[in-house]
Amino acid sequence: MAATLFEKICSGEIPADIVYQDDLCVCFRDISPQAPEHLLLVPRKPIPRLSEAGKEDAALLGHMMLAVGRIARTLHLDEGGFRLVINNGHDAGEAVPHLHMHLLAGRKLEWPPG
Ligand code: DGP
Repeated sequence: MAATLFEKICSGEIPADIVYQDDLCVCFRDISPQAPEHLLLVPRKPIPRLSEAGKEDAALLGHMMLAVGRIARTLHLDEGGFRLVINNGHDAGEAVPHLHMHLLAGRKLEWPPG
């Protein structure tokens, strides 16, 4: 299988503005920001989408949730508030088939989302 775009970012093959990384996940700025702060958090493991994660991924997903909370605190994004989004599948707008969490912050976010 060819490496996904986000695997190439994780490995450094494709450059990105990385704000955090560890042995399980990488967080970088979205190339097409939809808010003043728009980060993507991806697992190094190329799980295509959340609905394809398995029991074996439970610790990884928990690790990512804690990591994104820590990143938000470190960048003071928790002060105004932030939103996490996972687009799963075509109708949700998934464009890159490598699980990723969007963190949006820095403006008032509408609800419900479009
Ligand atoms: P989604 O639609 O949920 O699959 O989100 C994919 C996101 O990935 C989208 O917001 C734009 C972002 N993106 C696509 N290509 C690149 C890239 O090469 N670099 C970075 N930093 N972000 C990218």
